[in-house]
Amino acid sequence: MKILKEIATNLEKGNSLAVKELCRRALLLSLPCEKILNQGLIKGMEAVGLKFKKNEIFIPEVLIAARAMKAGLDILRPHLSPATGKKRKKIILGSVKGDLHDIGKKIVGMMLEKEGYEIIDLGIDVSTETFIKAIKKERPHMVGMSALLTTTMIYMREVIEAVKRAKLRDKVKIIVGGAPVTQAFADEIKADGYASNAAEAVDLVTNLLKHQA
Ligand code: B1M
Repeated sequence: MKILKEIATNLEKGNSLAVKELCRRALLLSLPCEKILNQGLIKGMEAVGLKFKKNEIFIPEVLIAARAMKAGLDILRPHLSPATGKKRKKIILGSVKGDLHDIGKKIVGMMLEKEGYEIIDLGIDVSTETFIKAIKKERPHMVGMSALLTTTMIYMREVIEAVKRAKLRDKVKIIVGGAPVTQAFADEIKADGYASNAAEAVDLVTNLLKHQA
C-alpha cells in the first residue's frame, strides 16, 4: 500500500514531520495500527539497519531515523487503546545495562498496554540494582528485559541471578527479547520465556500469566 511505503521511506530519511503526518493519514484511512507499525515504521527501520550494517549511513542518520520512528509511535500510541474489563497485571520493562536501544522495547510495551497490562518502563541502560529495587517496590507479575547488542545481552543472566539471590525468583516471571537474543540463550540463562517480536511477546505474557491472580 502506497501510504505504508511512504511512511517507511520517510522514516528512512529521518523526516519526522512527514512520518507523523502520514501516520495520522493512515489512521484516518482506517488502516489497523499493527499494519502501520509493521509495514510502515518497522519496515523503514529495517532498511535503516541494513544501510547501517553496510556502512552506507552512520550513527547520526540512524539517530535521526530513530527520532522519526518515535514520532510515528507517538501518533499510534493513543489508538492502541487498552482492553477493558481485565485486572491490570503489572509488567516491568527495561533495556539492560549498557544498552541504549529502546524502540523495540517501546513497541513491546505499547502492544502489552493495548492488551490491558500495566507497564512500568525503567528506560534504557538499566542496572541490575535498578531492576531489583523496582521489583521490590512494584511487586510486578513479570519483568521483561530487552537487549540489542551481543555485548549487553549477558546482563540478562546477571539480573536473573540477582533476582534469585534476592529470593524473588518465585515471585516474578522473567522474559527476554531483542535481536541477538534467542530461545536457546533464554533457556541457558533460565528465563521463563523469549519472544522474537512484539506480537509473540503478547502471546508469551498471556500464556505465562494466565494462572496468576
Ligand atoms: Co544500534 N546497533 N548501535 N543504534 N542499531 C544495532 C542493534 C546493530 C545490529 C546495527 C548493525 O550493526 N547492523 C548493531 C548491533 C551489533 C551486535 O551487537 N550484534 C548496533 C550497534 C553496533 C550499535 C552501536 C555499538 C554503534 C556504535 O556506537 N558504533 C551503538 C551502541 C549504543 C548502546 O546501546 N550502547 C548503537 C547505537 C544506536 C543508536 C543510539 C544510534 C540507535 C538506537 C536508538 C534508540 O533505540 N532509541 C540504533 C539503532 C536504531 C539501531 C538499529 C539500526 C535499529 C534497531 C531498532 O530500533 N530496530 C539496529 C539494526 C537492526 O536492528 N537491524 C542497530 C527496530 C525495532 C522495532 O526492532 O529493536 O529488534 P528491535 O525490536 C523487536 C524485537 O527485537 C523484539 O520485538 C521488537 C518489536 O518487534 N524485542 C523484544 C525487542 N525487545 C524485546 C523484549 C521482549 C520481547 C521482544 O521481551 C521483554
